[in-house]
Amino acid sequence: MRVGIIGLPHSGKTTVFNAVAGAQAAVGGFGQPDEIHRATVKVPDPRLDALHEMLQAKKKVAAEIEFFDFPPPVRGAKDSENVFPQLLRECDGIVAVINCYDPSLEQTPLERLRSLQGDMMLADFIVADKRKAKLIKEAARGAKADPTELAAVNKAAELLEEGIPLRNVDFSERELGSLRGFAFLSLKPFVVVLNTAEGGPADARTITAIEADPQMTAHTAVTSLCGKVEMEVIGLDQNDRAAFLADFGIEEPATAKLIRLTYDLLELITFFTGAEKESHAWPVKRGSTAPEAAGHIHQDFQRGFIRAEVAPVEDFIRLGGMAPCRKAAIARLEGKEYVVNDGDYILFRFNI
Ligand SMILES: Nc1nc2c(ncn2[C@@H]2O[C@H](COP(=O)(O)OP(=O)(O)OP(=O)(O)O)[C@@H](O)[C@H]2O)c(=O)[nH]1
Ligand SMILES: [Mg+2]
Repeated sequence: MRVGIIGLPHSGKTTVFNAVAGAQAAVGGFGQPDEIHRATVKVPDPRLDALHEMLQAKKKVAAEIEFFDFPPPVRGAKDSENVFPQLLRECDGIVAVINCYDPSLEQTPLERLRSLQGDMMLADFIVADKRKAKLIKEAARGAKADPTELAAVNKAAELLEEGIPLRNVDFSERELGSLRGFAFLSLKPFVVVLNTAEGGPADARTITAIEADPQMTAHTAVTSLCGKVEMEVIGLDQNDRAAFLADFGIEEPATAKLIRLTYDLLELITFFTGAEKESHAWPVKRGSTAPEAAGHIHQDFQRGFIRAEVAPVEDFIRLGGMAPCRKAAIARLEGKEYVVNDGDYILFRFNI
């Protein structure tokens, strides 16, 4: 899963990226227009830590998300659809960083968020409009057109013109099927990060205004953090980190919350496997079946799937393994149709 960090110039994108990824990319507006930073980020999960501890496993493998730090949108780009790099279209979700630390900025945070949303919707509109023109031209030449696609693209273009992000729209499965290939930015799950000054949370009015914005109704979340403090935190070793956070009255790094929020918004849930060799947290799309989950471990596991033995990971940890879970009648045998729950510990039975 890939997440792209975007924002207006100097909003703190690279700072937030460094904090999330424990990376050390140069901050301070040295970002070259074509420079993109990339990092794989472990999703913090206390359940994995506890499982690891209980199993005394040799290796711990966390669920991961890939984060990208993009340069600011290129205003005055020749094609408005290229205001954002192509790679952003290949991301599964978008995190927008809004500068709330610099009081000298003229526009309000909401206005700046709207400007960014406007850039994304314009880029999407141009993609939809170009496709629409092409489909109409092809139809005029007598080519057999797919009526669903034209209708869906038309609808998308109209909504975008009205300033409605596509993620706000209840498209049918068929429409979504037609639209998916265009990788519309405004259709992707969207997290807004209010990047605040040191020692102060974002002011409540700003948060309320952004949450109440009609463009922020579906598949969106708002959170706030101080990128600068968070970046310093991540640079410290474990012991100093706790003391540093306590000084700021923070319980856990805000980046941990941001990563989990993003994970949720991507509709990912976690199942666990593991024994002495390794404890493992696996991300799967919500609604995945047991064989699909097995397929994340190995293609053969999916093909040869027979059954899954499942127990809530908390019980697995508390009782000390699958055998006691069986005894306590907590372990269940599930078949091909079983839909995986967040927090399942799973033993797969397969035949290969
Ligand atoms: N006081 C304060 N300064 C910050 C914060 N976040 C970022 N900055 C400063 O703002 C400047 C720009 O930060 P970057 O993280 O490079 O911003 P950016 O959005 O990546 O910038 P570009 O990629 O050039 O658009 C740096 O000098 C940072 O130290 C913050 O939370 N508080
Ligand atoms: Mg940057």
